[in-house]
Amino acid sequence: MIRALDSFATRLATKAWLLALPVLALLGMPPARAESGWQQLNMTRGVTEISRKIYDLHMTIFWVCVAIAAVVFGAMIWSIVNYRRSKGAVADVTLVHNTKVEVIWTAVPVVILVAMAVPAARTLVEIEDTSRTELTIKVTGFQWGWQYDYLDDGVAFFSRLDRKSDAARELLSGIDPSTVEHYLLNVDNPLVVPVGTKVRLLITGADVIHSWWVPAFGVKKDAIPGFVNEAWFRVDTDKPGLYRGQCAELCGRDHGFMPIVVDVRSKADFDAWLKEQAAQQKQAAVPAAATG
Ligand SMILES: [Cu+2]
Repeated sequence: MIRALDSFATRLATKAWLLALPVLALLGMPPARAESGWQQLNMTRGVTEISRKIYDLHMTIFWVCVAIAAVVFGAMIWSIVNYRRSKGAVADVTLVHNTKVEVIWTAVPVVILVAMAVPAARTLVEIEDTSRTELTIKVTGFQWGWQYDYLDDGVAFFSRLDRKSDAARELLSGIDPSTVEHYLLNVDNPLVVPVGTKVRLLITGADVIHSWWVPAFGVKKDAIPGFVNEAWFRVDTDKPGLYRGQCAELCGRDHGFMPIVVDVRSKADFDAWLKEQAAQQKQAAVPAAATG
């Protein structure tokens, strides 16, 4: 029985890497299949330079971790299989308080950590660099939605869960959520931004702490009452479209019902939209000012 277990353990140790191969192959798939299949388990590569840098950093660190795990577990399994008592192995006592070994196993992790910290710090500095922005939008999180203020243009609006999702989510609504398009991920008024423009967000909270998170932009920033946090993104010029996100800070009862939708348009489309919004809002303000 023991001999059978022995040979099973030996076979398992020599074949374990064969089992790991398909998983590793899937994780390292080319970016062309980024948003489908197994790749959905991974981060998105996104549509901004920063999001890709974050993704590349994540993959680099991931492979470093895989290599470390392979070396550590490989040595462990190999030792357990080959140097077990049933094979007549005797414990080695020379490794205890061996200065040379202790220096090596302290220095090697330090070198690895410093090597990982350099690219991580470089990307972090870029994420925080909000200089030379071309458009500033104030984002205010509230229970349960987002307010967007285009500070230089006098345009402001609320963005809430779209009516269809809102109706379907009601208890005993009788509406099948699977029939609602983008259920709980759609809003009435999306945030509209232009492509190829460095957009700075000033993020704050009106009541409790929320968090503005759009994975495709590599942006996730807390919206804290009394604080103004900064974030920025620049969407690739060839990637206009709708991008979705959610509140990422547990903020209360309807935390799961305050999605984010960003409508990224060409610069010309965006300018036209902004002008139209500014004109509409100015007109809407006139009667109020006249009667007030
Ligand atoms: Cu929230």
